[in-house]
Amino acid sequence: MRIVLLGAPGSGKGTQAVRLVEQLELPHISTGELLRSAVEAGTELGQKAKTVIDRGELVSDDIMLGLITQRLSRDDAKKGFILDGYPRNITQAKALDEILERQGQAMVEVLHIDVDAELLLQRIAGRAAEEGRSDDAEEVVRKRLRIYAEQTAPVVEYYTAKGVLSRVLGEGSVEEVFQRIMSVLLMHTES
Ligand code: B4P
Repeated sequence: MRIVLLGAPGSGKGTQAVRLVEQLELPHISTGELLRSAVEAGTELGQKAKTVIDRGELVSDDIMLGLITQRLSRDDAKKGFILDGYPRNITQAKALDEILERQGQAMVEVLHIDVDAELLLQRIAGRAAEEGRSDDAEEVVRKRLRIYAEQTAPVVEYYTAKGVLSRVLGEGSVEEVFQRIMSVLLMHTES
């Protein structure tokens, strides 16, 4: 199963991906985590990415394409994956289509985790207090939400038009959201 999790910052993509990985035994591919690891390791890519992430902007499509192509070509991704944080714009969505077509695995199941904007701000404020992530400062988060509306929301429409997207309400407890996701996946594997 190839699952793509779409959602605004704070919608719970990363949180739900961890649960799905346990349940489905598929690799979790988080572009945010890949970038944060590169930043921590101090690689050239990490140094370039850090400034962009700290400003709340999107890392360039070229860098992301290299990163995701390399990750998806690893053996563990052949049986499927939970992709979290990619694609974030239409260029990335088309690039992903091409990578998967080349690998002969064109079909994806896209889950859009939908959460009200005020709740997103509250959740990220909570994470900022706990983890102190540099891109969780309030001004930066507002910018990330603006970029989401401008660049990532069209990706929701892109997959809706392809007929592969399901909307899942991302409000309520982590467990409630997880159960909603599992019901959608179960419905689709049965049909
Ligand atoms: P990400 O790491 O993807 O950050 P995110 O959008 O905040 O999502 P995350 O998965 O971490 O948070 P979640 O919603 O689970 O990206 C970081 C940056 O990297 C981007 O801004 C960008 O600069 C760069 N980047 C990444 N991918 C890129 C790409 N493809 N192209 C270009 N640039 C890219 O959780 C948020 C909080 O909510 C947590 O504290 C969690 O505990 C809480 N929460 C979750 N579910 C909850 C629930 N049901 N109830 C209460 N709290 C909940």
